[in-house]
Amino acid sequence: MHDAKREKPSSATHGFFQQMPIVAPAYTYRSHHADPSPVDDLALNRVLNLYLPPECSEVYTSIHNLARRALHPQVLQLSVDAELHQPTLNLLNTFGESNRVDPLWVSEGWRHLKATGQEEGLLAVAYERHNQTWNRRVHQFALNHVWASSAAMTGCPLSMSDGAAKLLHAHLEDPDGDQPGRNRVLRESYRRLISRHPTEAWTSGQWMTERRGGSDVRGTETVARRMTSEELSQDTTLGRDCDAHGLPLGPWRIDGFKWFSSATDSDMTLLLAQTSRGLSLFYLPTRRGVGDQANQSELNGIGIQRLKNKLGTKSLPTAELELRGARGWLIGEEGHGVKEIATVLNITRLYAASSSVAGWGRGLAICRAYSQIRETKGRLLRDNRLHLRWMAEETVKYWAATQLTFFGVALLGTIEQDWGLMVQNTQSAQLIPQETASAAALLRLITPVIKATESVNAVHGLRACMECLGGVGYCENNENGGLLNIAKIFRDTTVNGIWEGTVNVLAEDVVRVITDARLGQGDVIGRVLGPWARRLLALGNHTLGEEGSIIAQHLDCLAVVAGGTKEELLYRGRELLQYLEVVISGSLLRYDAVQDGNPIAQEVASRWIRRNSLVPKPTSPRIQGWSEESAMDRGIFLGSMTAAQSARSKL
Ligand code: MFK
Repeated sequence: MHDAKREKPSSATHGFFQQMPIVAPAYTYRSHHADPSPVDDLALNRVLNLYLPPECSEVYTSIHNLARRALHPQVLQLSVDAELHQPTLNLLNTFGESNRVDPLWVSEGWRHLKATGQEEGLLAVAYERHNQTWNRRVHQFALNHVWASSAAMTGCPLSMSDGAAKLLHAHLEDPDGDQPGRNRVLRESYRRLISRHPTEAWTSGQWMTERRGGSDVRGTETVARRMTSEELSQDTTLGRDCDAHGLPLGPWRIDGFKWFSSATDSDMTLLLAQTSRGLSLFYLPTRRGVGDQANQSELNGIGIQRLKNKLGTKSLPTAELELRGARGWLIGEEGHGVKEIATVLNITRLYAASSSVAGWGRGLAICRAYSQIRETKGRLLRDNRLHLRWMAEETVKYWAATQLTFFGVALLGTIEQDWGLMVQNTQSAQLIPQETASAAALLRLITPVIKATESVNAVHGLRACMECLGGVGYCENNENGGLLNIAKIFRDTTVNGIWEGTVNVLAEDVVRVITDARLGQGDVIGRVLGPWARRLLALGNHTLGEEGSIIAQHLDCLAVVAGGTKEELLYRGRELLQYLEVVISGSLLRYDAVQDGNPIAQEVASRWIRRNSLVPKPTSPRIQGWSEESAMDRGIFLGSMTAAQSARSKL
């Protein structure tokens, strides 16, 4: 019996204090034959074993080291500094004149973490082409996986810089044509984007969003025109014809307003602007020289109107920008801006998914550590069956997300390298199409699927991780280096399902791919995804045979849905995403599980496939066809049956 009289009451300094959980590094390098440490992120371990050859010890060692650096108190403190000391705007100088030199001030933490990411080669490793015997993209995204949650969103400029580097690399052989000097500028920018040296490394923006054109960039109101010779010579006279590093500024004048521009402290940017021939892509440095004042520079016709007050990514400067006489270079064909910037978009989509999954992984690592030390009802959470059941289900979802995301990453790396040199000697040889066109078509199809599903799944997953810590999970725990601040990771991660507009934008992109006559001869589902999935289903003998049938059933349903008219496909876009997720993630989990017969991997695959089975959705007999269904949608969402009836009449 508890003797309250005898016990000394708790106080600010006396009584029970929860000990701090010890969060283990996400990855520990062991010789290839040893089992992973139980505290590792096993999902990450599985994908590294799948896509990387056993002998690339330098790759594994770099991931091992960065996983530890990410948890170092100094790094964690920089991350808290960046979160607490958010970017500020100082629009006027001492004497009240417009501050064109340094209106945007960012924190020490932001600057240091950005530099650390550059030094650690988070971008560079993908472009160090002398490394040919392993998948450089898998290496790169594994580094991002262990680092991102400590990096205070510096992964955002990193991702846009990677997209910019990939785009510029594709244009390094373009002749200058009527833009003399452009090639030299693009080469120097590319060199800086992929540099590991923070003193010279550049980051890039991706300025696409405007007040009218967010998810539909056709609404872009920013305008670009060639400058007249008088304007060019006037700028030369004023000493405003070079960027901050003495390179020539482009001959296009750009005016307009960008509504949502992240990483406003970047050194360069890519942006869309209308020309007489339509939406076009421009490169511009964000700073230009100032007359003959050596080492003086100012913004290149860019005015920052205000910073966005966002739910998350608060350490990241995101601004509304007015462009007035900014000078830039046209990239690619005039009027083909969307096609050009799609290269950047596809890269940042993979990063968005990868960083979401990385945050989810960190959240679960905290939950694992917490469950080892938190006691309720006389037992540790790790011995509480209900708790274990719940957390196991969360971990199953996370495994699927990691497999799907890294499959996209591995496809990207394969297309950029040589299958024979870096896939053949790995466990993924039967997973990754050897034929480049098939790998490219598969990647084009699944990139929007990966971003749409994992950006959203990770938010749900992180919410569960917050719940796992109870009230502590709901707090902004900036103490102890913010190590237990799952709430911050949750807030930051919500951006990824939003920055393109709704997930519908990605569903529409899937429809764009399915209806593109150039991909899979116009039948990417039937001629690329289907054969790929069925080849995998034929593997593994009878291991996970029932799960294989569930996948095959969904492949059949997918073929039916994909066979609809474009109008119906657009209506069912989100269902398409669901079917694609079940087929692809289910196939990957099953393939991984049959590689080594690992019992946990098999159970994860079985549970995920069974839990995500989309039994074909019988529409109710009252509704005839999808257009009737759509009319009812309106009634359900907008409330009035008349809305549904009037809609029915319109469809
Ligand atoms: C932690 C990491 C986080 C990552 C941070 C990233 C921060 C990013 C900051 C921002 O940029 S926020 C603003 C982002 N805004 C968008 O992403 C715009 C969203 N809108 C879209 O995605 C539009 O749907 C899209 C611009 C892609 C398409 O617009 P359109 O006008 O409908 O394009 P259209 O006419 O269908 O396609 C034009 C061409 O592009 C076609 O080529 P063809 O003429 O040869 O047929 C398309 O095939 C091609 N295309 C479109 N999307 C493509 C693509 N090609 C390859 N890949 C794609 N994804």
